[in-house]
Amino acid sequence: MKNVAVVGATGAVGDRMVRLLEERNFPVRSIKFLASERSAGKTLTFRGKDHRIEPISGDAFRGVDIVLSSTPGSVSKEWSPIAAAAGAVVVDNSSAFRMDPEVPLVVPEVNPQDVARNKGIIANPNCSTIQMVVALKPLHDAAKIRRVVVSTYQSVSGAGMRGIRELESQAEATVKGTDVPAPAKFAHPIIGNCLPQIDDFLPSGYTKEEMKMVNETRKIMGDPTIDVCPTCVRVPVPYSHSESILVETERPISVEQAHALWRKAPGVILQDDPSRLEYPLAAEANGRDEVFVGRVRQDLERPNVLLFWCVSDNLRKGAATNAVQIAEELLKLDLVRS
Ligand code: NAP
Ligand code: 3JN
Repeated sequence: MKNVAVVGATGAVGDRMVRLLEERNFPVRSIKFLASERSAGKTLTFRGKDHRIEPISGDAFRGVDIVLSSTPGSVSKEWSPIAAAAGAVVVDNSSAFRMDPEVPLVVPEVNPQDVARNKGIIANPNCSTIQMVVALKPLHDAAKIRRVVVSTYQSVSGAGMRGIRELESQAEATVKGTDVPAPAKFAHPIIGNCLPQIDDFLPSGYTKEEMKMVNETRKIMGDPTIDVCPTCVRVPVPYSHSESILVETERPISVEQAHALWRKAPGVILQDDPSRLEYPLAAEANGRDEVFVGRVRQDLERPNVLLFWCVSDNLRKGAATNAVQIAEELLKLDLVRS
């Protein structure tokens, strides 16, 4: 049994973490919920019992064995090392430590072995990267991936509670025929739109979100030679991210071979029967923990190029489920103090 702290417990990801600890029957001896001063004093329920939310402080981590953190990067940067120094293993959802060579970046279906080299912090990857690498891993093992071209269709919940509320308020105004409230979280109205910008632009013309997909994919797959060409787009969908993926491999893979690989891949569900209009859908992936793949096609000219559609719940497998799976991996390997 472990003493657990959920940091950022009032957020979109934090909420899922709490529910997943309950659903997966995580061996919790004690639990505490931390967030900002804004939430201090409110309560959250865990296994039928109310717990007061505390503001983060150095003292709050005393005696805590496992920290699941989903706060903005600046908050993680300050507090995750403090929690680790207090003896906990921290699974951190932000980008603050992902590219630190000393910090493992883990997706349990791809590189579970990397948890063993943690020095107190393990980074949880970006949601768009997680679902893509779960789908790519069996193809890479079978035929070595050279290049990936990916376009994302990311739900507003990727931008947290404020993203969800912004779509809701703009949708409500549209239905009522009143003025659509001005955008705040997103650069433009999200209702009726697709925004080809997620996170800030870099001088290269790519966004930070796009570069996360490039760099994190190489680190998780342990292969710096994989080329990733991303375009990240925000769409007016509440939950689950969708991705159109083109993958070029060294050796050809047929559609049938890809189906067979995905049927036995951990964490993947194949939904690919066009005759029954069956393919992955964001609304159906919502609330699920798997990565769904379908619409599998070979390139019309090149036998070593496959195209497919990939969908997953960004708040669960893209964040909270992956983090709890990492914590479970730590317990399996007895890497957390008791
Ligand atoms: P969110 O809904 O905005 O929640 C943010 C959480 O952080 C809230 O609990 C908030 O507490 C807390 N927080 C903010 N400032 C704080 C401070 N100064 N001190 C202590 N706690 C503070 O965001 P989210 O979608 O859950 O995402 C949280 C993080 O997870 C992101 O920054 C990102 O790094 C990562 N992530 C998100 C996704 C996704 O799909 N959404 C996927 C992967 C990773 P209050 O309620 O008290 O303000
Ligand atoms: O926008 C999305 O769909 C996913 C966003 C994730 C996110 C949001 C704010 C800060 C991240 C992340 O996980 O990379 C971060 C961050 O930690 O940089």
